[in-house]
Formats: sequence, C-alpha cells, structure tokens
Amino acid sequence: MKRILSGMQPTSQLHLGNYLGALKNWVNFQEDKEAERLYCVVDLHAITQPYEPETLAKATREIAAAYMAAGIDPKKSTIFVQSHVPQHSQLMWLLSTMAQMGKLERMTQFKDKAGKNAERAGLGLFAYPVLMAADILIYKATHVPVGEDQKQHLELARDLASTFNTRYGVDLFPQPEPVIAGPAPRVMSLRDGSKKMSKSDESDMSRINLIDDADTIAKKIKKAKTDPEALPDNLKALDGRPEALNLITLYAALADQSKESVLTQFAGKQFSEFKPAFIDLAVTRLSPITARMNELLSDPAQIDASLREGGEKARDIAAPVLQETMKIMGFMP
Ligand code: AQP
Repeated sequence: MKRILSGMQPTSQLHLGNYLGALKNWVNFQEDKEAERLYCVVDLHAITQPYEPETLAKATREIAAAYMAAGIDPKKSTIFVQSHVPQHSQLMWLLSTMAQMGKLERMTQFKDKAGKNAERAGLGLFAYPVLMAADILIYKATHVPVGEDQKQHLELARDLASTFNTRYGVDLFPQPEPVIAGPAPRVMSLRDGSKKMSKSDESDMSRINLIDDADTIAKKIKKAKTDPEALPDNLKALDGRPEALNLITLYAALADQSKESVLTQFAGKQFSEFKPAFIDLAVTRLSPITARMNELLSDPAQIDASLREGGEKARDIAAPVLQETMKIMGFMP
C-alpha cells in the first residue's frame, strides 16, 4: 500500500516555493485511490531555531489552514500536528542511536542555518534530519512529496530505515521514496536568483506569501530582480540568467504550461511587458487560496477540531509501529 507523508514548519507564512515545490504536488495525490495521505504541521522542527512561543500555536493553525485552502481535504487526507503524536519524538530518540554524526555533519541545511555559529547551534538543529526520518518512518510511509532542498534529508531517512532493518535483521521500515515532482521543485528568491525562496529570509520582498493580497503581490513582482536583456525564445539562452529563469519557471508553474511555451509567448519582450502579465496570473491563481485561508481562519475552533481528529488517526497508526520497533530492539514490554 502507498502511504504518503509530508509536512511543513510553522516558522512563518507559507510562500510560493512551499506551494509550487511541495503543496501543489500533495493536492495531486488527493484522488489517488491506492494511497493513504498524512500531512502534518511540523511544529517540533519549528523550535530548532529561535522562535516566539506566543505565536507558535497561531502559526501552526495558519499552516493547517493553508493546506486546506490549497486543496487538501481533511476528509480525504489526515491533517495533524506533529507534537500531538508523541511517537515522532520517541522514535527519533531510538533512531538517533543509529544516526552517524559524520553523515549529519554533511547536511547542507544544517550548514546553511547554523552558518558560522555551528559550535553554538542547538542539538535540535543538528538532529533535525533524524526527527524528519522519524516523522516518515513512524508511519512506514512509502512516498514523501517535497521540494528539492529536502532530497538530502530524505536520503538520510532511507539510510536510517535500512540501517535499522539490517542491524536487527528485520524488514520493518520500507524505503521512503522522495517525490520531487512539483511544478517548480526549487523556487528562488525574488531578490537573488542564487538563493532559494525561504520563510526565514529576512526580506519579505524575497518571497510571495500565500496570505499576500493583490497589491502586495504586485509590489513584490514589480520589484523582483531581473536583468536588462529581453526574454529569449529558448530555455538554453536563460543559462546564466537565474532571476529570469526563476520568473519564467514561476509563470509556467502557475499557468500549468511548459517553460518553453512561456518563452514562445514572451520571446523578444522586456520584463516591463512580462511582469504585468505575471502579476495578473499570480493574483488570479493565488487570490482564491488567500480568500479561502482567511475564511478558514475566521473559525479557528473548526481548524483545531480537524487537527485533533487528524491527530487521533495519526496516533492510531504510529502507536503500534513504535511498539513493534521497541519490541524488535528488545525493550521490556
Ligand atoms: N524555495 C523552495 N522551492 C521549492 N520547494 C520549497 N520548499 C521550501 N522552500 C522551497 C519545500 O516546502 C516544504 C516545506 O518546507 P519546510 O517548512 O519544512 O521548510 P524549508 O524547506 O526549510 O522551507 P523554508 O521556506 O526555507 O522554511 P524555513 O525558512 O523556515 O527553513 C518542503 O517540502 C520543502 O522542500
């Protein structure tokens, strides 16, 4: 059986990168009759970097609302909060005894987030990929739809699954497959085409948030970095033009078109002509999501009830897997 699992951190509002790199792909699985779907808000991951305790619960609810507004139906998929299922952290500890420090040190997300202060970074940030492996393995998930930046973490989860199976001579955990198939698996910052669009970028102008209104979207696209050249008629000619490539990729993903056909449409045009069309498209595609999110957030009790129900379903799957894991490891029943 196919079991799909993915999650996002309530570190801030979701942006176009989260949506086109992962969330839109989750929606594509919605009608897959062969699959069971679990989508969590990974709040335990969100505290691995400095955060405001007073905003964590609100941010968690907002991410859940974004999932639902983007098209994840809680009747068809289990939507829940990571910290409501204690088995994630319990399995993480068990797996951490098998995770090699050397492999964790090679994780680029840790290097990027810890920066020059690696010595002072918290253990949680370092161990983040082990918790992510536990998030996946506690459900014996088979498919994990994520953006390209999570590929390395997925490799570690696969590695830990096989290390566990080999060490204990069992076939407990399946190898989770990364599904990096969103229409734009790596969306770049609007201010710098060499940096990924990120919630934690200090400049809000670097990203389009799902909650942004039409005027804000227009302002951000107008200010998006470009170059002085006109748009070419082929993709190869965008080599070395990362900002231009990013905008074309975003347009294509939002329009459900290929990048080639977008270039055919805009070949020879300047960004001054491309940007207004891009603004219209982005507003048309995102405004129904924003409106639905605002509508859902006007009734937080309803979101909380859905999340509680989702948490119960998730615990029903996770509890026996943890029990089985501990039995294999020889713990006293
Ligand atoms: N720029 C991106 N392009 C494509 N996909 C992306 N994702 C994130 N950024 C991009 C995908 O979104 C999902 C959720 O990510 P996350 O909340 O776990 O955090 P992240 O990957 O670290 O994303 P951010 O926005 O950069 O958050 P912060 O700044 O809080 O760390 C994942 O599937 C990810 O691949």
